[in-house]
Amino acid sequence: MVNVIGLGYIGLPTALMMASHGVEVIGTDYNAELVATLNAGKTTFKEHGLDELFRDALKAGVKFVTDYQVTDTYIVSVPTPYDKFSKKVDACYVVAAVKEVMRVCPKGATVVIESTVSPGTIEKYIRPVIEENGFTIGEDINLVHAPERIIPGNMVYELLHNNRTIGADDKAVGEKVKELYSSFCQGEIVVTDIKTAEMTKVVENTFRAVNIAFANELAKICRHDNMDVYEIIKICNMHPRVNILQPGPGVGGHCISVDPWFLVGDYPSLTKVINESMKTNDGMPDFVLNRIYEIMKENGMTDVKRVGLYGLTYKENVDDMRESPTLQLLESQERHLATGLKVYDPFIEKDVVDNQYHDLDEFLDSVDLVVIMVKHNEIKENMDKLKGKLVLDCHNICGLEGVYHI
Ligand code: SAJ
Repeated sequence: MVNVIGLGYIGLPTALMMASHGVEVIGTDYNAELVATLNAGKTTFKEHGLDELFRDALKAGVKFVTDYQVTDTYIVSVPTPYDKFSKKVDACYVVAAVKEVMRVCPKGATVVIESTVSPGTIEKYIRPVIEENGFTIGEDINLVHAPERIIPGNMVYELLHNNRTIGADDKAVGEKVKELYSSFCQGEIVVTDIKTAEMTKVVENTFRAVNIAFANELAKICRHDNMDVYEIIKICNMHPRVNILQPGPGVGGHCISVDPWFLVGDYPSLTKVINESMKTNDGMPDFVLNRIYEIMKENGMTDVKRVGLYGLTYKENVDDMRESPTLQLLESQERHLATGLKVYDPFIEKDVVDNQYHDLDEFLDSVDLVVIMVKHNEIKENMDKLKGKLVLDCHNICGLEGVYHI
């Protein structure tokens, strides 16, 4: 039986996927409310294909509890934030989870860490926890790192199809865990050592962050000298060895905007490109705010209350607001003491910020300048409703005459 620890954005789909592929799974989360919601037959976040997967897993017998189970395999999938001051990974949740596992696990158990961690974290923080409990790693407990790679918005498909990495001290242990993941994963699964697995995951997200920062920097150059960044990126990407990502109003989520900092925190003198890239991405909400003021001035607008931000989530078609550029922009607005921007997001039903709307038409009626912060399908399908408004399109999805860009 597999005990999946942490039933959030990664743990839940992983538990459901394994269960629906014939693995006996019990999911554990210390949040009793979340466990109660799952036991009431409801998923806890919106994700394409998740409800169907949930139904299959329930039929297959998946269970959700708050306590840790006595079993032979644990998959730890809890958040790993970064310390805002040192930029280093904050492994406190992983450490706490492994401590709990140690209380109940029998000798011979395998502990798989799925959470993203910086290279060396398992050596420095996790091994000591296991050893302090009197276990010898490799003899009494097998320790493995199997970082996830799935993208919110397409998690279910990517869980099935992505290639994966498994890091283990002992190849045979890695192969055993590979067999477990092969119950559902159709991609290639590479077995390597733990530190390599830690590094590859962080590097993948850093690569994307740096590439997005490059696109954002190009957008700033093009804005400065009145060039069309989208046309330029499109043409450059026709080169067989160029693949530039898209500029945007900022980089959010719990991955791309977090993981590269781990490297900056651990190797400050060796990460100049990464550090500058992260600062560039983090500066984008402010850049958008300045664009808003510029456009207001150009059009004789004086009242910031007639400006509306479309989208609160960190990206399109998800309900996750962690590190969202819109929230960053709102914070920045408060620093400028010019509060009053209106906000709407079809995925956010609760009131989370001031001046938030829950109906697209009411939101649009209340503003003259609409800032497209997130390219949800809803706005793409309702472009005609933007006619007659000023529009700052941060994602180049609009295609209407006279639209402003970042
Ligand atoms: N973004 C841009 N321009 C782009 C692409 C994205 O500004 O061209 C922005 C998005 O709007 C968003 C942020 O970047 O605010 C991050 O979104 P994303 O779709 O790039 O990635 P995440 O954070 O949802 O998921 C990433 C993925 N990593 C890579 O693609 C290398 C995913 O595969 C990982 O599993 C996930 O991080 C994770 O959990 O680590």
